[in-house]
Amino acid sequence: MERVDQLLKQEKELFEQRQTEVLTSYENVLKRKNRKVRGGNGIYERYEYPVLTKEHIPPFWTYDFSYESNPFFMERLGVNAVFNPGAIEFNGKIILVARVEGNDRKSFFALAESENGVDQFRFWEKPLLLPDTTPEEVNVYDMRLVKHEDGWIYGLFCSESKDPDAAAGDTSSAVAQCGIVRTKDLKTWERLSNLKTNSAQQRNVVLHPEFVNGKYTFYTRPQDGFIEAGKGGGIGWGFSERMDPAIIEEEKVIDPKVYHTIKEVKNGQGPAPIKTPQGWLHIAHGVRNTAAGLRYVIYAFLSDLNDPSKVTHRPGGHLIAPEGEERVGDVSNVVFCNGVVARENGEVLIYYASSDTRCHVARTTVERLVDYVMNTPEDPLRSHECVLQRQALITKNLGIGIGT
Ligand code: M1P
Repeated sequence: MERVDQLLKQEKELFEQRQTEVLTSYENVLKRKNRKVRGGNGIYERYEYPVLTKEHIPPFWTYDFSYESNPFFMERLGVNAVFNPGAIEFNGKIILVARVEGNDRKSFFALAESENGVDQFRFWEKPLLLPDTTPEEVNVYDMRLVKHEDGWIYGLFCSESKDPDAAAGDTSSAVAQCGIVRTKDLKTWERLSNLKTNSAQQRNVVLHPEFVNGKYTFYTRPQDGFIEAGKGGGIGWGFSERMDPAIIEEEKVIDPKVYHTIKEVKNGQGPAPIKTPQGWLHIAHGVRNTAAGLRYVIYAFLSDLNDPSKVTHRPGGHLIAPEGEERVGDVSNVVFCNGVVARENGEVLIYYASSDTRCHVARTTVERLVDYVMNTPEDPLRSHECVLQRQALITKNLGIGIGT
């Protein structure tokens, strides 16, 4: 009997020890201060640590804390990744609505907040439970938050279902559509009907923050298949009279995919564009194919203040490409952005995820981004012209005494 008691005591001690270790490492991650990485390209600064990772998930979301039902203190509902957050400044705090992916591969949304937007993000008590209005929906992800001039904060996200037309035995084909929720306080969320368009699939749909010609205006990404953009490729644009139901009769592509560029296979609008005196500043992602699979980078462009569908400046190449540890993860060689915060003091916090695994921040200003989009040369699309472009820069520098 004594021996049994002793074993039980040891087991209990182990349970408590594990619990303390898990809680301590969680609190250490949350307390961690972040530092700007020195150097960089002058356009933005990266930060040393990712701002949100699976280590930021409260342990009481993943562990059963009862000794009786979980004597080994095992994770019962693990989290695989935290990525692709929507972002908003709300009551002076930075809120991220992250895509949290369970070990079971299903994603859901969870809000995390930070005072300064670069570190110490803490998840709210519970993940967001969306109203369950769409029984065929299996997965949700990548919310774009938009403070619209109609007074609502909208969240547009991808609502994914199994393809009802998939052949027998095809357990992969899916259909992507745009789900819509809205809120005033980030606590109570109303679900609206999914966006209707004439395209077979939609992903990366974003609401423009202002009415255009009195209508709700959307950036879309019409696509033929779940992965392939096909002939629908490019960032589209369309109007709807109302938000519920939101119906776009006609889409026109305003930023097409282009051969032998960073957006050769497909592209998509990132967060809602930022309004600047010089035009609407867009952050987007472009995808190309490589022998190692798809490569996702982030790029930027500027569009006309009065007609946001008219792109006025297209700096060539990427704004952010995966670097270092960013290059490795569940879906390697990916950076993706669907959240940005432009603060009143001109500061811009670009939230981007790497390799479908973790979230980072890059810090810059509206002034620097506008300079970047307006003064970075466009991609001339051919190596010959690219050399001429670079030679012009070199010649200019030699002319002011820089170089050999
Ligand atoms: O895996 C990379 C990204 O793939 C999709 O983006 P897109 O629709 O442009 O192909 C999305 O599923 C995104 O969440 C993911 O990060």
